[in-house]
Amino acid sequence: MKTPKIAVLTGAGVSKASGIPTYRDGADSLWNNHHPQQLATPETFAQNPKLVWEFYDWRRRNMAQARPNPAHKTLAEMEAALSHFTLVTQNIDGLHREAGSKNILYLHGDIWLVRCTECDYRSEDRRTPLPELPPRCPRCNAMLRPDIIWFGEALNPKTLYQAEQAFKKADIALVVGTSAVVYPAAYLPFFTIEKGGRVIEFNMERTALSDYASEVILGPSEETLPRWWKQFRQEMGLS
Ligand code: BJW
Ligand code: ZN
Repeated sequence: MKTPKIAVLTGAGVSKASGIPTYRDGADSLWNNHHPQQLATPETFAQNPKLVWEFYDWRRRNMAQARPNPAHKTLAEMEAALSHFTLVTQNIDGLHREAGSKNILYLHGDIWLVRCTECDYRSEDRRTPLPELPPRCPRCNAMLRPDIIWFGEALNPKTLYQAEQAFKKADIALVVGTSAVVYPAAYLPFFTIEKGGRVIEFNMERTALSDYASEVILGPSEETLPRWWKQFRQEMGLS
């Protein structure tokens, strides 16, 4: 049997069971009384780069200790089993990679990469904690910044284009652990809806997307996604 084309969008909820706080979970997501949404902006970085770097240094330490959970592992299994499968993530933590996913479209960047604010230097840096905050460019000595996308910044156009194509072609879009309020990520499932495909949402609660989804599976994705995949595999006759 021909298997359907699947595109997946993941958000912070997928990594919550791995010990990484989400962005919009009230007090749980605060860092030293700051909202992550206030710190993840170019304006705050311009005003107070040390504060923003302290926040990211703390998150890097937290993320370095985190391990993939069954939801990440299921998505890696799906990629290996299906011929048309695209994983698009808003997460910067690298846990999909660690779980074994190979082709990942990082919409909001990668916390393990740094780039220069002045020249085109860009590099992986996995040291935790970083020895100096803010870190400096080894080429021109200007400040480095995390290679991630803050509010008001443009996403990488090639990455966004590839993500859009995947959702336009998909027969089934799985939307996992995202509040679906941050654009342009949040409009991706609508491409699948427009072409008549199905959108299946996995979340603890209903979101901005739920009314448009074909199916909403409530519960922790580290449990619901492996269960859904097991059933889907059986229905499709996949081993
Ligand atoms: C579970 C669970 C479990 C818990 N199992 N579920 C259109 C309309 C309005 C505004 C805009 C628009 N278009 C653009 C904008 C502006 C803005 C935006 O969207 N604002 C909205 C908030 C209104 N967008 C931008 O600024 C973007 N840039 C842009 O559009 O540029 C335009 C431009 C073009 C050309 C030139 C210049 C500019 C950029 C957005 C970048 C987002 N960056 C961040 C920070 C990344 C770095 C970092 O981590 O520090 O990305 S913000 C933050 O939100 C992060 C996340 O990836 C993103 C999404 O959050 P996510 O993943 O959905 O997390 P939560 O916490 O919101 O939700 C978690 C969910 O999990 C919840 O639903 C829980 O229930 C659930 N959950 N446990 C399953 N176990
Ligand atoms: Zn530089």
